[in-house]
Formats: sequence, C-alpha cells, structure tokens
Amino acid sequence: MLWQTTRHRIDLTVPRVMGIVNVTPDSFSDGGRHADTAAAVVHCETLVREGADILDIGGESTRPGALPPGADEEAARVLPVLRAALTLGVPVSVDTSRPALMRQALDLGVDIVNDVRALRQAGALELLAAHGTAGVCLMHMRGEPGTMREQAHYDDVVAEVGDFLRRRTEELIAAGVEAGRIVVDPGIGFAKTTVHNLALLQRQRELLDLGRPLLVGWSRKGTLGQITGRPVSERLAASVAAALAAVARGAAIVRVHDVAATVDALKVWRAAGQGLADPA
Ligand code: HH2
Repeated sequence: MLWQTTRHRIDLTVPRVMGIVNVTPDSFSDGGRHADTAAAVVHCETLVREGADILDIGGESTRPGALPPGADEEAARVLPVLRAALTLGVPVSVDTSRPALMRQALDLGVDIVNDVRALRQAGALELLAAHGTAGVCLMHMRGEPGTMREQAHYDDVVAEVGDFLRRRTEELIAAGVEAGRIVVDPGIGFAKTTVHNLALLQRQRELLDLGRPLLVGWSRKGTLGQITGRPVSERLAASVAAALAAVARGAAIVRVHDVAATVDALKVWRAAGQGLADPA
C-alpha cells in the first residue's frame, strides 16, 4: 500500500507517524508553545529527529468551541514554517481548509493537504484536482468546531462516518483526483462523543472496506481524558496506547504530538510481530 504525494511515495506497509506542529496560540493541547515561526521550525526539526515520517503543520485550532483565525493570520502563521519544513527531507502536510492557503502551500511544494472539512470549502476540491500531484487527507466532521458538539447525534456512527468518507472519496475521484493520493480519517473528537469515538476505534476495521488507507488522530484528545481522568498534559501513555490500538485495527498513519514515544512503541510493536507478515 502506497500514498502518492507531491514529492514522496509513502510506503504504508509499515505504520507511519505524522507529527503535529500547531502554529497557534490556542490549540487544545499545545496552544502557544510553537506559535511563532522560530519555535515552530525548531519543533519541526525535533519531530523529524524523533522519527516523524510526515510533518503536519496547521495554523487553525479546531478544538471544540474554537473560532477560526482570519485568512491572512492563518497564512502568516503557516507559510514560513512550511517553507522551512520543506527542507527537512520528510513529506510536509498543510492542515487547512482554506483553498487560498492550500494554493499557496502547494505552490511552495507542499506534499499533502490535510483538511478537517474534507475539501468542502468552495473551490478546494477543484484546486486539488487541478494541482494533480498532492496527497489529500479527507476527515469526517459535522458542522464547525465552534458548534460541532451540538451535532454529535448518530444512529450508527461507524456506518455514517464511513458513508460520508466513501461519498467524499468518490466525489474527489470523479473530479479527477487519483485514488492513490487519498487517505481518509474518521475525525476522532469532531462532532463525536466518547461513545462515538470508542465505537470508531472498536469497529475501525469496518472503515478499511472503503479501500483507502486510514489516518487517525487520537493524540491527547478528550476521550482519553474521559477514560483515564487525566488532563491534557498527562495523556502521553493514553495517547500511545490509543495509537497502537488504532494500528492494530488497521490504521496506516497515526497523527500524534508525542512522536518519540509513539515511534518507540511502534518499533516494539513491530518487533513483536504485530501486524506484520510472518517474518519467518
Ligand atoms: N485533529 C486535529 C486537527 N487536525 N487532522 C486530521 N486529519 N485528523 C485529526 O484527528 C485532527 C486533524 C485536532 O488536534 P490538534 O491539532 O492537536 O488540536 P487543535 O485543532 O486545537 O490545534
């Protein structure tokens, strides 16, 4: 299994780690820590040293209740960091929903567009189709971060998330995006309760029927706090456990804050033979 992106063909026969770089003052877990360009670039370098396979750089906090920054503000946060990250030798993803910023990022040579709104802003889908070479991550969310909690109602969350991702994938392919460039993400914590998030983990294998690689982001999220009783700053062990559980159920890429710990855990996981073809 491969993920074709602009400069890199990512081999997904082993689980990959996407390191999170939030260039924001208000992200739920690390807001303000890498809010200026210099700190964010140092963080990119650190994550690559720690073994990140992909860097995901974003300038909008999408925590529940967050309001989006202005377009100029988001671009000013993200573009200089993308420029520096592109020199580090790993695929670079821009985490944005704004087509104008996607275009600027793609012009810089960014490899992947990761959109929590699944390219639903006007012009985004056409932009990716016309660009032709970028990878895309389509994530499930309902509504907007500011209001999404009100929309956490499903009869069967796994089926409904799967239907959305299938429809969206088909729409991209119909618009001209190659299937091999698309990965899908159930959107843990986006318009979902703890019960919904856990159903998406327990039954994650059903989403493999979509025929696209799965990317999942459990890192430090609220459901882990619900289970462990721990605040965001103390969710490392819970995040690593969730990442392993997701990989065990077929996730190809895990989006994480704590790259070093996740990379170590996955090394042991693989050495133990989990999820690998029998090495004998
Ligand atoms: N989660 C967040 C942001 N972007 N992208 C994908 N594909 N999947 C996710 O689960 C996902 C995402 C939220 O996490 P974080 O970036 O740490 O927080 P914030 O949005 O507050 O910056």
